[in-house]
Amino acid sequence: VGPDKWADEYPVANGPRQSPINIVTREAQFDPSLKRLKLQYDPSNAKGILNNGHSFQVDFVDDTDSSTLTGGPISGTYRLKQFHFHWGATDDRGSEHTVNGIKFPCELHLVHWNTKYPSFGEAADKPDGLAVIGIFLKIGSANPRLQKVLDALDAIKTKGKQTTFSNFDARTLLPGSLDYWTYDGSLTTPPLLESVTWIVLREPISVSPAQMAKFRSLLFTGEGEPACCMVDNYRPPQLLKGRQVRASFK
Ligand code: 1SD
Ligand code: ZN
Repeated sequence: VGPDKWADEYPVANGPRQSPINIVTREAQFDPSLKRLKLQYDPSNAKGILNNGHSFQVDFVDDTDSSTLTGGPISGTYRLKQFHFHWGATDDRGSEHTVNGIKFPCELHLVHWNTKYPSFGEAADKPDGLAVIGIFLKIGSANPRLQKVLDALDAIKTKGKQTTFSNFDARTLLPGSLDYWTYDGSLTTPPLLESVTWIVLREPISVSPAQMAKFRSLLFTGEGEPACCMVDNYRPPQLLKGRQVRASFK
């Protein structure tokens, strides 16, 4: 079932703080009290890579404060749990957030959980439980920082497949500027929990057409099932419902 049917099973799909949203840059308010984002990631925490049937994710060991997000709009310390992507069948769509109605071909999500709770699972349904950094990918030159991730995809082509993925510095995926927009939102996939402080970076990173083709070679389907390419795994923008989007920059 697709996003338009999620509300049947998950009523919160029509809730007050759903994600993603269209960011209207003129409506975002510069907030001078917003702090600089501080990311401290330990490459040795990378653990594995998994085709979860709607995307693929790189998972991190999160039993200590060795890979953390602090500062920005959040208080306290959030630990990196995993990162994953959303993308389109063609370059004219694929991102979850949009900027002034503009869609990007791909969006990276770095998922963190608030260590005031004992685990990711406990944090995932709390209003301040999660912080996700969203980074747009735009078509341009090949991005060498993505290559190690993309080279691992052949080994996890079908749903449920996983393999080890170690020694990866997720910080290398960030753009030069950490300017961001932030708002209170939700997971963009079921159970759509309204627990995410979204931090969407203004500056995209680059990806080449050949690299995008590699994303699209993954399958939604399991081994032995009729193959169905993993594309258009994004939720479209949801209603703002009076929420304020704040900008860390003028
Ligand atoms: O789609 C992801 C989902 O795979 C899972 O990672 C969840 C957090 O556990 O987050 C959503 S999303 O809101 O980061 N797209
Ligand atoms: Zn996501």
